[in-house]
Amino acid sequence: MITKKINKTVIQLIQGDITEQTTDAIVNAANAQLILGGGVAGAIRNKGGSTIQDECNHIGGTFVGGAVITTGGNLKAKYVIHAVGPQMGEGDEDNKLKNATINSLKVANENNLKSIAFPAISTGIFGFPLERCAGIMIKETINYLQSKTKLEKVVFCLFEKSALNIFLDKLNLLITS
Ligand code: AR6
Repeated sequence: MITKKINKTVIQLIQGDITEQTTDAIVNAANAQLILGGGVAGAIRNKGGSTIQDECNHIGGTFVGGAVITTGGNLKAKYVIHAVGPQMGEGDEDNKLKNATINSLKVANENNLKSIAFPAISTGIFGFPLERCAGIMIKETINYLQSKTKLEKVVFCLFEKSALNIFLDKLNLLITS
């Protein structure tokens, strides 16, 4: 586990399964229709139970770059924040990923949550390059944590060791510069 502090908030990088995280919220790599498909969403649906999709259906959908919150069903995390990342090739992808990251942090803060865990949004089924994702998500999180927030911990939970190393390189680069 790698830990860095920005003001009063800790940023942690870990390798693991996001559905096992005990943060107040975990972030789902969602689509704009809020239909839980494969990857992170599939794991959330399998472990969290059907209430999460029911709540998503009730919300109905959101824009690419947006984030909405549901309960966590049977997950360890009390909430799921569904962040809609871009699909590679649809255009304006970097901005959309930036917005998905910031909006997730805002939704967590607005709901008085203390901790949140992110996956590498858009880097699976949606085909966004991992290194570019790491650069954007880490930079926007550091920027966001410069202003006042109730968040005490932001975790990046990466499935693969190679992804963890890419996020670690970006964190080291952006924190020392
Ligand atoms: N824990 C942590 N990371 C994971 C896990 C896990 N359990 N499972 C996969 N990853 P993806 P996307 C990594 O495909 O690209 C779904 O159908 C994975 O290796 O989950 O944003 C949704 O419903 C990759 O690096 O999300 C949407 O339609 C990263 O998490 C669409 O896929 C994201 O992969 C979203 O695609």
